[in-house]
Amino acid sequence: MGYTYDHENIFAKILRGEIPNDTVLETEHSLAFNDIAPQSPVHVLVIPKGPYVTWDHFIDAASDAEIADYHRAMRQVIDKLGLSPGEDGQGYRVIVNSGAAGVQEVMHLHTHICSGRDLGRMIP
Ligand code: D5M
Repeated sequence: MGYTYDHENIFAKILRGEIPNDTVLETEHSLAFNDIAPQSPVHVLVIPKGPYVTWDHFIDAASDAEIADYHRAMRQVIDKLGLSPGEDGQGYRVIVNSGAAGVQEVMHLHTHICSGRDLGRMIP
């Protein structure tokens, strides 16, 4: 299945510097910033810099370097914010909403990293 990337989506505008963001960290291929409407005390979004609509689009079309960078960027966020349970942090949840059933609102791949409260069970 092909994907059509909308270059006017809000995260594309953030990547072009057309609207501001509250950056947590930036890597060669990825950007992490605080969610504008946080659902938990920690709510960071990690996005690839490339034009990928969904996670499956990203895995199909991105380079191994971009895919590795993206996952390492998530790990760096967890490290920077001290969330890793293995390091006596409080733990976290990683969420990727994809497409209509996943209720994805911004059509540029993004991973939510949530923490700072008991997030409850989220398997619907
Ligand atoms: O989540 C899309 C997420 O994007 C949602 O949690 C709000 C967030 N959002 C929307 N606009 C912005 C800006 N400008 N900065 C930061 N965060 C933003 P989804 O998984 O698509 O439902």
